[in-house]
Amino acid sequence: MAIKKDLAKTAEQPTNDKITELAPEVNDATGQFMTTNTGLRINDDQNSLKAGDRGPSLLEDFILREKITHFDHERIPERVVHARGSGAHGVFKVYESLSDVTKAHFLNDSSLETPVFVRFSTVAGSRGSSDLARDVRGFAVKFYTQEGNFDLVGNNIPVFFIQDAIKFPDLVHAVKPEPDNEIPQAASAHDTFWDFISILPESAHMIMWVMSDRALPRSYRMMEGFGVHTFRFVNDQGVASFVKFHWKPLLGVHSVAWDEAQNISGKDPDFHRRDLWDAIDSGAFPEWELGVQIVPEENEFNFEFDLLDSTKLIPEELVPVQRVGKMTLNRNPDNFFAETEQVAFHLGHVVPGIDFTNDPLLQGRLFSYTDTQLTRLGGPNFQEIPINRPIVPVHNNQRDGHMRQAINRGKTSYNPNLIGDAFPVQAKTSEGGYASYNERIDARKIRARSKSFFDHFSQARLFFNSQSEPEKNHIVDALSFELGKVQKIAIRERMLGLLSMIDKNLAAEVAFALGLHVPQNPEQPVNHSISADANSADYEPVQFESSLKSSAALSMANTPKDSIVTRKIAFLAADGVDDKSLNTVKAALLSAGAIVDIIAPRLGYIISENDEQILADQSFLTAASVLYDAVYVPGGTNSVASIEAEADAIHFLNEAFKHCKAIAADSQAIQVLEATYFSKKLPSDFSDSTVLREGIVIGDDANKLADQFTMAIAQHRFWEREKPRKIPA
Ligand code: HDE
Repeated sequence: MAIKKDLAKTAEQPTNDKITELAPEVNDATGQFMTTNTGLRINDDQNSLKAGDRGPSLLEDFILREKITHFDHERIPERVVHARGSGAHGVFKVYESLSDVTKAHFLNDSSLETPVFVRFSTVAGSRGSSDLARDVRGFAVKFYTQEGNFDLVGNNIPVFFIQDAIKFPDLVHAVKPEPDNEIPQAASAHDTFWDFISILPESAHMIMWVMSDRALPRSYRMMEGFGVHTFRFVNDQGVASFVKFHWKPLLGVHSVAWDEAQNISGKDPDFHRRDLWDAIDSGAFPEWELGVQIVPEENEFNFEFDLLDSTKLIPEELVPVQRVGKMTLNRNPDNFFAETEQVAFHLGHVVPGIDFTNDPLLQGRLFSYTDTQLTRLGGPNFQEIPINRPIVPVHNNQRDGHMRQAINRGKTSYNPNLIGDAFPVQAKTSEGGYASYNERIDARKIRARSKSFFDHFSQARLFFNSQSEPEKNHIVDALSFELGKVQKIAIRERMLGLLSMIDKNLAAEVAFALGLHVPQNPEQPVNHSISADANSADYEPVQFESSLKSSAALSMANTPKDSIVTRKIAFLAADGVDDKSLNTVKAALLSAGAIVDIIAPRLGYIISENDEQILADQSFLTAASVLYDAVYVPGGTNSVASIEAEADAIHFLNEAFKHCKAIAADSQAIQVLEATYFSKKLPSDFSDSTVLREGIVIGDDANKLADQFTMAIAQHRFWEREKPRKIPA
């Protein structure tokens, strides 16, 4: 029997472009004739076959019928959740072997480059909805390893709304548009969602995250990813440890303001999709470090929470995140449908060395992901679609079904067999065969939840307490907005009761915005997580006083702010612009990795003070402040006069100020800033270029101005511009 002893070591190392480019189905029509699906060359693709040039079309026209029939069936059902998404190819490399904790081959060899495909998504909206909805973002990674595909199907938030998979259809029905009128699209700000949440205290921690700016990423490239559940690593001695997975973006974690998000949804609903595409297209490849938190098995019960409870995270102060490898996204898909739409992720796609825990949310997901593809991708052969195929050969006795691609040779499709010399044979663990972790289980069959899952508020409070003052204010505003959209007062009041269990000030601020009072003695939330027969007194919610008061990693205020790479800067200019300072500032920003767009009253060329032709990238009609990270107004008497007279330009600056962005102006252009609503904030003496106040830079030395402006843009936002609030930091 000739069997490869060690598949992992003998497989050819693939590169990420081989995943789809070498698939036989790749279709490049360059230089080719147009044909029907049977290969017949088409002579006329403009006119159907008719009885006379004004006569009826003929049924005989097989070319017309084939074309229209295919078109009629172009759509497949969108994903029931995470319908809206964007994907990219890339590679992953581990820094050093993790063989002490896992035998996963792709995590053991630092010379190995593993191809990946990543799909980012929102959860609630339909396929055509806006990227900027307030929502969780999906962060799903498929590693094409030499031991088969491993899928890390995570989110940009480390916890989840519910503890048990059986509640997932309820959660999704509550958040999706209401069933009578299909309103609202891609939004949680409506009655059914908050009705459900207000009686589901286990969602408290997740609600804090979703109401925070984490739910409004500036870019997919600037958000963290989390595996959420506790998984299990197993090494080649069979020793297991618990592991939480993290993705840390090298550009830092940044978000936009809620007002900005709503505006972006109108100006460019593809904002995140475009941002990811453009970054990869321009060679600014997005990067994340893979992080792991490892908990030895014997420490399972050392925490105040249960490691199997997906509404809890392990604070980084208790178990540090070790950065163990890097993922780089370096290639855009060739075809959205073939790759991004047809990719099928599943938690059950694992490799030896990675295993599951008994987290009841994880366990339910292990069923759902393959099941849902049967409807979405139309049958059991979806693994044969090029984007889903592993890079290693597939051999088993599964046969037939809709759209089967494989042509299996031989007579046998059963095991054991002797007619086919017993092939394909099972692999020993030493040959790469997957053996589930030998966990001892001694239990009764029972429908219940462990009491260790019943502290719902400690980590919600830890998250809130860890936020900076502006972040806390944004949470108050988000809750005030969402509950303000709720029609039923009883739901608002129940939510105030729930919020008061997390933080009294938070509840008071939201109550004030809603014109309500926080219930004095809020009812203990009724425990809906128990069976109809259970005695609720046995399941009183518990609250731990967390030993940790705050956790720095939970606040985006602590993210690195030292780069302006790929930040988009708007220059507002018109005829007569001072090209010297414009070019100096532009060159400095470009050399720091930023992108500069010249925005002018109309498209075409503007003529500078020195008769230089400068191409306008956008006009005030096509551009919008919310699509940029910062704005600069260069000098030049005529340009400044035109910009000052342009209502859209003043609006552009006002919005940039409102959204706390860096703003720079040449001293000659001060009159433009004086026409804005923030003119009172401008200092009287602006002879030298410095970051004056709250991210506004003014000066006549273009080099100095560019330096200060660069530092200000790297700060991302100057939230302190917003009105001060009562909430203590
Ligand atoms: Fe999913 N989820 N989910 N989910 N999920 C799907 O699978 C499900 C959960 C996540 O870009 C579906 O192929 C259940 C947590 C991502 O293609 C479906 C439960 C986390 C994506 C499904 C959860 C996720 C999905 C729909 C509760 C973060 C998009 C289409 C037990 C760790 C993947 C599909 C992509 C997609 C079920 C909860 C992440 C229906 C039953 C927790 C990133 O199978």
